[in-house]
Amino acid sequence: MQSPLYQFEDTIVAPLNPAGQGAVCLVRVSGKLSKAVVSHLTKKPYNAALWPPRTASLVAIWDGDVLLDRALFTSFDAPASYTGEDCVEWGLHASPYVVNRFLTLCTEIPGVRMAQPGEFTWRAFTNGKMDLSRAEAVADLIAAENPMAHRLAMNQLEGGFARKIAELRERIMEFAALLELELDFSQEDVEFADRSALKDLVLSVRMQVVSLRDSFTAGEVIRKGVPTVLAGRPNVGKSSLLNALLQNARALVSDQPGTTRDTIEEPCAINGITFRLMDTAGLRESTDAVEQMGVARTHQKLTHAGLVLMVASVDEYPDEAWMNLLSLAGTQSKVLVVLNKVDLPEGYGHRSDWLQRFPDLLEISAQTGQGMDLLRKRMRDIVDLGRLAGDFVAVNARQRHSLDQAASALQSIYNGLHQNLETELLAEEMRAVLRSLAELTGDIAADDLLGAIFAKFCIGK
Ligand SMILES: Nc1nc2c(ncn2[C@@H]2O[C@H](COP(=O)(O)OP(=O)(O)OP(=O)(O)O)[C@@H](O)[C@H]2O)c(=O)[nH]1
Ligand SMILES: [Mg+2]
Repeated sequence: MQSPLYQFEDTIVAPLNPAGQGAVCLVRVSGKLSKAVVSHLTKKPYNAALWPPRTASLVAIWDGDVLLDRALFTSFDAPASYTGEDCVEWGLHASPYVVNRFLTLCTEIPGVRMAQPGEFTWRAFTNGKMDLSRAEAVADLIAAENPMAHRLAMNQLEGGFARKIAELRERIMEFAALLELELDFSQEDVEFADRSALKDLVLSVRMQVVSLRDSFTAGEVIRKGVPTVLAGRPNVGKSSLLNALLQNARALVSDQPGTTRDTIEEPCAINGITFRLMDTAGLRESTDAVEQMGVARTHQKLTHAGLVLMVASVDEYPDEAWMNLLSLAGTQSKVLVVLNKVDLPEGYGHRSDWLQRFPDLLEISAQTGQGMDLLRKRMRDIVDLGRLAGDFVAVNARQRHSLDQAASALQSIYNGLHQNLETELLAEEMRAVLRSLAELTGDIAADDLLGAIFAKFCIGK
């Protein structure tokens, strides 16, 4: 995608879903020639009385003298459409042949071309149908794979984020204006903006900006899943546990210690939450170079885990060295101790020693499935969902960057106020804050920024 991003004069067309999947393929035409396309395909002058907007109409589509399809179309008059332009949406039979012919017939008309990825949503944004955070939420909504991610995207789509930012901007704007005014009167040495009130404001806004910025982690967790590491000594059944959770023989299992060498990562939905399960190389001193690399990787995964399933086997003993493994988990990680192979004969191993050390450990058998339901429930419950109550919003990487900038400019203002910094410098930082906040909702945005955002869409969005 180049800048300036798209050619607005053109009428654009693209299927909204792939042909060949399902019975119907929806194709959207957007732009000035939308209705001309209808006439061209039906070989009839456009009849607004017969085909009122927002009503499905059944028509014959002609490919020369050949009847290509009988299909429903719905027209939307600007500005009351997804893109804000005249739009016609076609429900074709989803044969790849029909859809391809249809697209060819449309693009034969001069001024009509295929839409580029994200172009429909780009037009919606440019025509003021949605702000930038909502446009991004459309991409998130389409990608949502679990109910939490869906709720998050919907919340964003409904403008929760934009509202929060608008509130913050408004609070700052007033002071920014007063500071600018002081600059106009700089000869007279007046202070319109009350410095101590400004200090309070800067502190409170900074706190909110920082808390929004930190919601990035929560958002990532919801979108991509809780990073969950299965760790423990070799041969204790980590890979078997992964397979049992996935209900699928994904990882190799063998009675050879050191079977797993690389990290295996698989998403796993448990009761509406996605866990990104990572099976790792068993932790031990090894002279094998490849295994050493695997162990190093395990260490690294452990420090970034949201949840660690520390797996032990009843036939090992909870000695000091094992206790030390627990300290490898990151400080942010939650840890569940899982005792595997409890199907082994009664009295075998060190079950009572483990229970004494960890009264609430989870006893399971990855082999027989014993205790697995309880483990799933505990995993589900341990994820902190408190933050998802109410109108929770979460930011993405781009927004986090802008929030970071706003936070650091606010910090400079705060420091500046303590050092009685000149109004001019304060005003400059204030402008930087407003700019960062405006970027968040796209009130001002550079072309390359927009290009980067809309490039993430696929054709037909
Ligand atoms: N009896 C019994 N055996 C198990 C259980 N879970 C795993 N095993 C056996 O224990 C051995 C090791 O299992 P893995 O899942 O490969 O263990 P791992 O922790 O991934 O081992 P490494 O990848 O070498 O670190 C295999 O022979 C499994 O069949 C269980 O619940 N009960
Ligand atoms: Mg393994």
